[in-house]
Amino acid sequence: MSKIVCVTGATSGIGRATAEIFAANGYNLIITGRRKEKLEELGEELVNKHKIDLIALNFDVRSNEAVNKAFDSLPEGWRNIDILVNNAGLAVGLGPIQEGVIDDWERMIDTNIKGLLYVSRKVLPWLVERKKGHVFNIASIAGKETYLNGNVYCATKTAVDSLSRAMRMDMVPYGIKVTNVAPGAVETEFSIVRFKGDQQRADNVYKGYEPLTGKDIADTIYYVATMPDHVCINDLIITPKAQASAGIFHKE
Ligand code: NDP
Ligand code: 8X3
Repeated sequence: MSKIVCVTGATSGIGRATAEIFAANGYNLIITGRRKEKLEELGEELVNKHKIDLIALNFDVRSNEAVNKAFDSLPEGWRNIDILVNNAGLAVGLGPIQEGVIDDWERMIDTNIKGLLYVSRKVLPWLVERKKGHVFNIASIAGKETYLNGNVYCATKTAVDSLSRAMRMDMVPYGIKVTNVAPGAVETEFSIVRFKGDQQRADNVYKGYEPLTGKDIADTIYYVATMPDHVCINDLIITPKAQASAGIFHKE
């Protein structure tokens, strides 16, 4: 059987592009997301185009019960996940902490930290049992540097960064690799979600320079995942050429 890759948050952006590149290279896939229709459309497209086996799991990573139920529904053989891409995540809002919206904070903390933990708690024992595997945690440059008004989002991604380091320690006796991926500006649905549907504000984020695409990050993940078994790339900061740090862009 071909290798199995599980990508959380595959309905758009980095997750979708990651599912596409692994499918194009013959990997079988478990794709997840909340938007059922988008998830099923992607699944159908990848199966038809690449003749792979694929399972779409429709759940919200914020519910531990839903995470367990979804992964428990996997048929025989599908627990043999080789690569887990913990990608599902989001930013909601951008503003000073004293004006923060508690519900926005909870959405970010529950998705980016707790959701990643729920999925990891379910899947990592399966990797440990087989003494092999590779975990990719999609953190952010926001987890490396805190930027103005980024407060809680930055804190959640700093937590992901820290969890990647912790996971690497816990997984190393079992020959399981952990790669932390910290992208800068990638044009996806990220800013539309952050600005709650304000398309103009979202578009402004990517004006005046060439941002990364989901495919740029997916290609990097694929490259890292297909290196010789003894090589582990632990951490990657990937930015557009025009981005020097979390807040410094050269815009024309
Ligand atoms: P998108 O908004 O395009 O994609 C986010 C994905 O996460 C979607 O598939 C969405 O699916 C899924 N998701 C969000 N919340 C949940 C949830 N509660 N349960 C299940 N799935 C969920 O953004 P990106 O592709 O840019 O984001 C992917 C990851 O990359 C995130 O962790 C983000 O923080 C990180 N990142 C993004 C950067 C950027 O500049 N774009 C830079 C650095 C890191 P659905 O809505 O269907 O549930
Ligand atoms: C997404 C990149 O810099 O907008 O994590 O936070 S940033």
